[in-house]
Amino acid sequence: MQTTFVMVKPDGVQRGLVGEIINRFEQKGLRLVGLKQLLPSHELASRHYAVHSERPFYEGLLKFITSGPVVAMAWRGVDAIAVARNIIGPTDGREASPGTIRGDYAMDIGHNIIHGSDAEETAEFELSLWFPDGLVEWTRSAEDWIYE
Ligand code: DAT
Ligand code: MG
Repeated sequence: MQTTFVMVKPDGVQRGLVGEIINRFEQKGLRLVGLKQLLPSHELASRHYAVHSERPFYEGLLKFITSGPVVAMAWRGVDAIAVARNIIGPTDGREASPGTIRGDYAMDIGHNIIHGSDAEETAEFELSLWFPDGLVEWTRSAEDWIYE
């Protein structure tokens, strides 16, 4: 089992996509183990995107992520990091395939609706950053039907 950090960005919240997005992860079979809405501080956003601090789009990215509420989520399942990235689709919404969240809802590389961790170390870092009080431990009874 892996746990991954997923966040609906301000554009996804403003466009009313929160329910649709949660639905996709939940129906796929991932287990929701953390969920909250918050207006990210500049400090939180800059720590989250620290790896991009030298990139030309960094300041614009921070301005965007702090421009309105986001919905932070933690999803658990077998290979949850890669599974979530597949549900999300590639960074550029115009290149993302239909059926992915970005492919269905995004037309931009910056305003691309949603974030998902890209590796085990980043997932661990991002989960501790956004959910410092920990996650919700429970077992989804449907997992007996989701996994062999
Ligand atoms: P991803 O979100 O698919 O993991 P990333 O980690 O490479 O993509 O970049 C983080 C975010 O930064 C991305 O979701 C949107 C923004 N971004 C990336 N490349 C960009 C670019 N060339 N111009 C503007 N924003 C960009
Ligand atoms: Mg990334």
